[in-house]
Amino acid sequence: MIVKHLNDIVNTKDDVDTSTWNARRLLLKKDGLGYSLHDTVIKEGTETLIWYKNHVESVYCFEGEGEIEVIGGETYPITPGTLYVLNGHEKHLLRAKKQMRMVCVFNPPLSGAEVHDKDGVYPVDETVEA
Ligand code: 9YT
Repeated sequence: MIVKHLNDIVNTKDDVDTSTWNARRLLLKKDGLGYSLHDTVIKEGTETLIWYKNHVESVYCFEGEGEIEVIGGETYPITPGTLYVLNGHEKHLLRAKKQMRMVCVFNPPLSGAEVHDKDGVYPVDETVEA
């Protein structure tokens, strides 16, 4: 059994801060669950280009307000209670009108230090757990 608190992650190496988001990575590949789970803050007034070419991500908003624009597709509002699932590797723009907090689940799991490259992509982690 694993029991953790957000406070165990804040200000550690699993607390990854960028100019547009701050991901507190509660569960990672090292936990051996087959997915990772993050409490992520999307900073107010920001727009992030994201393209999870190598991952499927489910995102559940529980605070704030914003929208997701699928490149070449629709724009969906995000409010507390909205769930979106990037099960088609959709390239998208994520915008926060008010600071948002999201629970993010990734499959395959992130190993920890990933940040988006210039195309919004996270690299694939090919390391094998010992
Ligand atoms: C919602 C989203 O994809 N935000 C970017 C950060 C990512 N969720 C992460 O690494 O936790």
